[in-house]
Amino acid sequence: MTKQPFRSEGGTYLIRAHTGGAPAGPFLPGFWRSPLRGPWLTSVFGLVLLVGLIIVAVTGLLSYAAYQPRLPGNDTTPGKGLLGFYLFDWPTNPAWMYRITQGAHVILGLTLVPVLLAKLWSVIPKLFDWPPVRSPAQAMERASLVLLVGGAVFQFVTGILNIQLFYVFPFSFYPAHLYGAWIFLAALALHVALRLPKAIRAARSRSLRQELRTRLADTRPEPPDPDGLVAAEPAPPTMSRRGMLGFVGGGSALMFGLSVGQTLDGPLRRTALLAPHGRVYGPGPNDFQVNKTAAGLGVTAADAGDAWRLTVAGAKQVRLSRADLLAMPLHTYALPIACVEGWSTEQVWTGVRLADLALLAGIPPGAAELTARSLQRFGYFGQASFSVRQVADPRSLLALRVNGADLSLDHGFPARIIVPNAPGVHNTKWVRELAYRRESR
Ligand SMILES: Nc1nc2c(c(=O)[nH]1)N[C@H]1C(S)=C(S)[C@@H](COP(=O)(O)O)O[C@H]1N2
Ligand SMILES: [Mo]
Repeated sequence: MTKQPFRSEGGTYLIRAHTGGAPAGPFLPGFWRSPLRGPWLTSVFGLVLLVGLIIVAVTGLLSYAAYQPRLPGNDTTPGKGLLGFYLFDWPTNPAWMYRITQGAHVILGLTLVPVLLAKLWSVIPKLFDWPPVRSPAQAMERASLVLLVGGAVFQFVTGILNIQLFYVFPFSFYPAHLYGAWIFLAALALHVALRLPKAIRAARSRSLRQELRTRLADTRPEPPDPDGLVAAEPAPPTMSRRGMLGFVGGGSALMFGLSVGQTLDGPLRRTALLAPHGRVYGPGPNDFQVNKTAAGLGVTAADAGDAWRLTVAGAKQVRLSRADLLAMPLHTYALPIACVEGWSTEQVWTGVRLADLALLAGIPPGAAELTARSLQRFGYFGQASFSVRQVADPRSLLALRVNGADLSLDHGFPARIIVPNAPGVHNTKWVRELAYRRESR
């Protein structure tokens, strides 16, 4: 049967005169007409995405490990025991590793957005397969695709909103992004198991080099395929495959170019237009990215003034003024701040070793875990817990100065934590208490 235009007062409709009672429009085989769609193009996008997403997933799971979710207060994800089966004691060496892994996670994620969209575009006719269910096996596969596509879109959307400091979800980002990751990875594993051989065959069915030489005038549809990706009634091409690949690749290059600067110190940082920036951060040596300002978290100059005392607790308890701290042995290290949002920077910090302060609390640094608490009045991230290894590292500091100057209030004056290779969120600012305890294992 053929489709028949049907006029009514409302306008023109296609009536359900088509095979199998399929509804009209996108469910009709003739609706999707791009002559570029086909197994080759889909497999090229799919394989690029597969390699990229494996890196994004691994670096994402590493980021969860970097949070040391097993230490008190670092994570409140319910059921993490199961999802965190792979967790390990996060190292302090190399100090810049989280800078690389988290920078790669965020920047590669952004770079893959055009590829993800292109891949979804290339298979969109499959979304409208009719009839929707042909066999139990096919129904299962379609259900897994819902999780695959839904999971990918959910992960990209939540991740991108989070790095734009756009906390709009009605749920907490960390557990949601973590659960989403596992659901997506399970669906991806199934998809790869079912499709990888076919995808590799499809990718080999045409020569990439040849496609990159083929002009619009010589562009022909791929041969008809059993999966129905190739249009049944292809329209004349308006773009070559070379143009399509260039468009997607150019989009990715643009995303990369506009975000990579957030991990570079120096003037190139200003090229990171896709990272929230453009603020004034502070005077002279303190002029580098501020994540949360003092004002934003209810920290006043008076809180951080002469009356401020640091409580160091453990087997015994002491209270120290900033002058007391400055009178202790001070150490200086160049160490990064690497935020989960992907931006990072290296600065030169001066302060007292967390290990020396453990001794003051009466706990040997080789056995001391630590929870640092901020005097901030509201907001999250007011505390962080550290492992024995982190406390014992000689570069782990309660920093008092940065780049030779006192910390600015926004960078955590009077004192803040700096721990090598820790995620930025654990570099607690405006510390009021260091609570040491013997390792609980
Ligand atoms: N008390 C407190 N410390 C904090 C935060 C916070 O919200 N409160 N934010 C953290 C985050 S998320 C990062 S990335 C770093 C950023 O440090 P900076 O603002 O000095 O660059 O501070 C961390 N320290
Ligand atoms: Mo952060």
